[in-house]
Amino acid sequence: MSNIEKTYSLATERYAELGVDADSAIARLAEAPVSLHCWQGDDVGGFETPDAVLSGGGIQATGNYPGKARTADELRADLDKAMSLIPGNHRLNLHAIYAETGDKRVQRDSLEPEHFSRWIDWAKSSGMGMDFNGSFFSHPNADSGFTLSHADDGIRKFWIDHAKACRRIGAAMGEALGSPCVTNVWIPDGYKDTPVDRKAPRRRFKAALDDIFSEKLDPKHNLDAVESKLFGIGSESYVVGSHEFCLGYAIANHKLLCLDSGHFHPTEVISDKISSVLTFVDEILLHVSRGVRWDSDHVVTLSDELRAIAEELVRGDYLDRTHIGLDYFDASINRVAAWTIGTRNMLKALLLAMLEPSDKLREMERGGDYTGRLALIEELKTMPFGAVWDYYCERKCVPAGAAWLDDVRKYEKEVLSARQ
Ligand code: RNT
Ligand code: ZN
Repeated sequence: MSNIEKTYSLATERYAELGVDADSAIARLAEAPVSLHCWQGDDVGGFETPDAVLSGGGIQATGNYPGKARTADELRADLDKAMSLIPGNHRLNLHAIYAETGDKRVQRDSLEPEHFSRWIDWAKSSGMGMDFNGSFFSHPNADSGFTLSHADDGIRKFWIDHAKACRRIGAAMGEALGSPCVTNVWIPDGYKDTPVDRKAPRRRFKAALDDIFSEKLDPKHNLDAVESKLFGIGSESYVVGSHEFCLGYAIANHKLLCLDSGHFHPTEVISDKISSVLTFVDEILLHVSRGVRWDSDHVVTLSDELRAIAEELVRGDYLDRTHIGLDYFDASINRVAAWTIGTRNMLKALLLAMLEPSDKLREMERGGDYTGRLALIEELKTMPFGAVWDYYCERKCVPAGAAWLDDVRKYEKEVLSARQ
């Protein structure tokens, strides 16, 4: 027996004393896919032009750590590396700007599934599902700060057609991979300073969404999500797709709501929103991120809020109705490590939640024993969770503990450092 097996076996006994079955917790964890966001690998650049840069749209990657992916092949290789260090089978979350159009320049309103065939083939070869996003930023038609709510009919139509193309691409991905693709709509639209007319852009955005979703697609292949935001760089005073707007739209039109953990007031948390939203919408998409003071998209750490999100999903039995995606982009550290750290943390948070004696805690709460509830929650924090996590990693043939970092360093030396 290895040390990891020995400590696991002791840990299962400790959990059993609390009525928790560690074996079934890890079996459950293996069924929870996390959608890895491709855009951590190249600072949200995409491959539309050889030197595409992120411009506008209120999202900004900062840092200049060497070695970012310059081509789709490099990005896939980096994702392969990260996924080899993350236990379990996961998904890929792709943006439209990652299309592979060869020598041809294809406008975003004319994208077709074929421009993503290499991504789809790659996902298929490792049994992965895919999720998709329209890219309503880094484009001259987004320079004014408005896209789907733009007052100009021509510009608005361009973005509507982009969104329609993206849904068809999402459906093709879902059909090819045998797992529904969540196609997300996030637009940066808003004003830096206080607007006079808050109403007209929202009316136009609603009409645009109605038009986009008018084509019926099989939910077995494609699911639609709308993502809200509180403010962004350059949209500090007004965001068209606010939380109320997107929640209202999702409820009224049977769409998924995307909750991004960086898109609310700093003291407002999405963990508290999940059970409310899922009372009124069928399914949600999460963009798990970490805001530091603002929507700064830092790498996800095992924070109290990350744990609270996972606890809500597990306690509420919401995993079947929740699509967990990540959304951060740190360009100041090794990007493969950024994926690995954030995804492993998401999984750790889920495992911690699955190792909780929820029934016992609920019983205490119902009986008014708040003393016992607090005492047990605090004692759970020092249970031998790490032994279960390490064992899970070993079972899934990925490095336990910090050993994955050696792999990343080697990859950096051999592959990333050769990129200029
Ligand atoms: C921006 C949104 C959006 C993007 C990605 C790249 O604030 O969170 O989801 O981060 O689509
Ligand atoms: Zn997001």
